[in-house]
Amino acid sequence: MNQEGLLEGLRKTVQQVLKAPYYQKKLAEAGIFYPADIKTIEDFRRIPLTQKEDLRQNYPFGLFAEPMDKIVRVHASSGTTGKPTVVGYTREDIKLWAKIVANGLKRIGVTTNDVIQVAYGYGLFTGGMGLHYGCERLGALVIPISGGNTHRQLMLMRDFGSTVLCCTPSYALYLADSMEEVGITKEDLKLRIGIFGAEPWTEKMRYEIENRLGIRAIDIYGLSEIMGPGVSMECLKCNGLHIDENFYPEVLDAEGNVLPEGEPGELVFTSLDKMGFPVLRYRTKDLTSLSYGTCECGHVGWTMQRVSARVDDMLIIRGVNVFPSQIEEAILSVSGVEPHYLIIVDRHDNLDTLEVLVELSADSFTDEIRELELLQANIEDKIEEVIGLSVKVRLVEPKSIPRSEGKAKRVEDRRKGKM
Ligand code: DLL
Repeated sequence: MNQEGLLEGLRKTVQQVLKAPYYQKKLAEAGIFYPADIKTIEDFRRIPLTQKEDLRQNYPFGLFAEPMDKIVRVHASSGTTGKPTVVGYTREDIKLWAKIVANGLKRIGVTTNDVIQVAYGYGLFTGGMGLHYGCERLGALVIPISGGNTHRQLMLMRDFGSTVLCCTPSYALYLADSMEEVGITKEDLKLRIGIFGAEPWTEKMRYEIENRLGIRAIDIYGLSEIMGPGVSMECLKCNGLHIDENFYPEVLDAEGNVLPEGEPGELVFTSLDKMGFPVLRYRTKDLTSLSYGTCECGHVGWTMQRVSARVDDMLIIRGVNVFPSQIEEAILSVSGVEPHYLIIVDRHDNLDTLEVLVELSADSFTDEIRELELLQANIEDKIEEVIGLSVKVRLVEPKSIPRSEGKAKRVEDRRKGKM
């Protein structure tokens, strides 16, 4: 999209959001009264950022930009506290979303011959229905199985000949674990591609999933406030996630300044063609960096690196900033353990403590205390090397850390109330 096309899209969204009195006031404070006030990208950058709190204050439907009789669907994302954030879609928005997801699927070679098992949750979460509509739009066969009921998932995956699996990466690993229990091997399945997202994951996890399920594992990103899954998605080159041209991305530093290409910071999105719930400069809280260019797959435009963490995921332990993804990388660099772990942060005598429960793999599960001690010390060293803090690792039995059918829970912060 050229600069004029982009500015036109930005003005369209300004016009649309100005229908909500809340935004009228907010934009007026920044000296923006009409779409025509946005003549350049610099003008656009004067627009104040939008955040989850703005949605909360207008709960549930206060920021919808079309009358309720034009809204055909709502989704909501549950935060850790308080009310969910609610988003609305017109019929056209739903069509656009389906097209965006279908384009992403096409780019990775999914066709009308594929059988797609959608194991993201169906409901207020955007994962299930977002993928579902995209798959139908493409013309593939969809199995709307939703999350959970793992043994049945595997049985149907084999019996229906599913070729594509859509779920969170942690659930994909759980499915791989469970295959042994039900006596299904990857050779019994026709799976060839997995479309995994909704939570951060790493290259090591990709490697593990690809090997255990015998598939290509593709990263898909999105958030309900912007649309849902499909805002960006990898192609088969896996050099970052291509952002759909309906969304204009920026990456900002902690003070809100726009960062140049390649520099990591907080991802911010503006929708360019969404009517029911348009958003201007929405802070995702996700950390990544951007680049603009042409990929060998044919995509021209913005590409983001995989989201390594969320701004608010960051733990401050004894004054040191620690991201769960750093601990995960360290754990996965050691063989003999599984990518299932739980980080427990606590406070004793005013001192933060960090303990990490790490699951042993079935092969390395042994009674040899000496061996286990060595493995434990090895993981402790690896984590300390990365985060610069001492840590206590506790090895636990295979399959003892609770699995999730949706987004995995990796951190338990027990310091609350002990501050
Ligand atoms: O998780 C939408 C989605 C569904 C994306 C299915 C991909 C697949 P929310 O529940 O609103 O929407 O959560 C959005 O999840 O801000 C990120 O922090 C995180 N997230 C989503 N995809 C990825 C990803 C859906 N591929 C929040 N990598 C976002 C890392 C992700 N984090």
